[in-house]
Amino acid sequence: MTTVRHLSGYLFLSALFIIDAYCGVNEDTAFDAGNGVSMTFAEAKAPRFLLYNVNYGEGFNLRRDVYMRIANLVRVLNEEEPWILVLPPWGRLYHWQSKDIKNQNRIRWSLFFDVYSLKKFAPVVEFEEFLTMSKEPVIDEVYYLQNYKEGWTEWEEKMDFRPCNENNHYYWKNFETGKWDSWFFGYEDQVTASKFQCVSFMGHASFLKPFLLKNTTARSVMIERAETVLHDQFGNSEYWQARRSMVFSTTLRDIGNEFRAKYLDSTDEKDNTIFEEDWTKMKRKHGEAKGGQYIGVHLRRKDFLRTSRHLPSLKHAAKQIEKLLIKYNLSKVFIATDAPRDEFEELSEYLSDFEVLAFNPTSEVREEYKEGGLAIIDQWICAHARYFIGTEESTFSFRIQEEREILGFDPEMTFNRLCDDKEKFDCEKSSKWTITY
Ligand SMILES: Nc1nc2c(ncn2[C@@H]2O[C@H](COP(=O)(O)OP(=O)(O)OP(=O)(O)O)[C@@H](O)[C@H]2O)c(=O)[nH]1
Ligand SMILES: [Mg+2]
Repeated sequence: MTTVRHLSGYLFLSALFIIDAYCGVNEDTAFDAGNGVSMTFAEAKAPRFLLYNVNYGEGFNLRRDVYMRIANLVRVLNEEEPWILVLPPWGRLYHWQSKDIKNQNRIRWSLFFDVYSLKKFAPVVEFEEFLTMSKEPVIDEVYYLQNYKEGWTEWEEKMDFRPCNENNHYYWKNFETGKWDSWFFGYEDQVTASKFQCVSFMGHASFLKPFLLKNTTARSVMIERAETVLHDQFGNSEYWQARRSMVFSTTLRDIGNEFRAKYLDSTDEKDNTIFEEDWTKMKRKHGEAKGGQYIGVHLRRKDFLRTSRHLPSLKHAAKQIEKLLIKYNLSKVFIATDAPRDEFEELSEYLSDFEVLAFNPTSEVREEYKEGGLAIIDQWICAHARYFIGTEESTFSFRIQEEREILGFDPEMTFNRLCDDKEKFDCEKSSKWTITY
């Protein structure tokens, strides 16, 4: 039995290889995967690469959800033959507009996530590694998912090659080279694609499996607009394994933990929130985690002021927070928000009897970890609060709720949302998407 540790070119010389979570750790290999399950392939087969991209307008936290759908697809593909998921570099996100933070482009996943933990769920490599492994910086085939133009009467899984519904799909044919150019995560000056095809699609992630196995032999395939595919199963054990594998990078967790210890008197030992480095071994029961002596609030503002149905005014948000602080006999509240400074100060003034905290990064931390990293630090601190309350329909809030499920909080202390002014104090709670193992 041979364990593949190095990928060079597209060639695998071993006659047999194994994907095993617990074989030697090597940061360079995609095959630390398997979640403890060994997968053995009868024949040597060069691995194929699955790339994906998400619609420009989608935010950081929905993109994290799309990753889970595609990671699951790669897992089921690996039941048949070796496939590696290429992690799409982060960048050019609609919300990441801070002028003082440069180069929010070509960001590796390792800045935000612990890639070794990801590999315990599915074989993954960073885009740059994929480029190094490729003989040429060419993606063989791009499939651009789109709706059925004629609409549909009954939902059924189907896909069909179709002309593109829209012309502004960000791919254009270069008539000199015969290849397709695009933004390619900020690598537009290096990378091209050989083939581009629009596909009308309706279905779950695994519905792509037979197509990828039988209808194309391309070495590298990119799924564009991957948010079109649905989760194979929302909320089942596979879903949660994918979610649990998305462990934040150690550095970001450390920054969050330092803040908790320094300003919130919150440590894992005191709060029963000790985090296992190996997520496959972490199985908490509801109510085991106690959390720090503070309330965590995610207050989404900015574009939600226009688009959200149930956003409270700052004054009404403060009233709800005050009530909770009194109810749980706490004096500190941690606010995660995208609100501008003056809005945060207004909110703090309404809560002047209490200690209102926010994470204020140094310019070095801002520069290094960028808006994605700052979002994660805020999420991590909220995830450790005694009680959490978020903003209705914000995926940013959902990701915090999931993190708290992983840590083992009582769902009553997690699935809460701020009510709008008309709803007063008694509105419908967030749906409880509890963890399963
Ligand atoms: N640091 C920080 N950033 C935030 C906070 N809330 C929102 N943001 C920023 O705004 C973005 C939120 O966008 P999404 O990830 O799409 O989440 P959402 O807009 O709340 O939810 P959906 O529109 O439903 O997807 C994040 O990526 C952050 O950059 C917060 O509390 N702290
Ligand atoms: Mg959004």
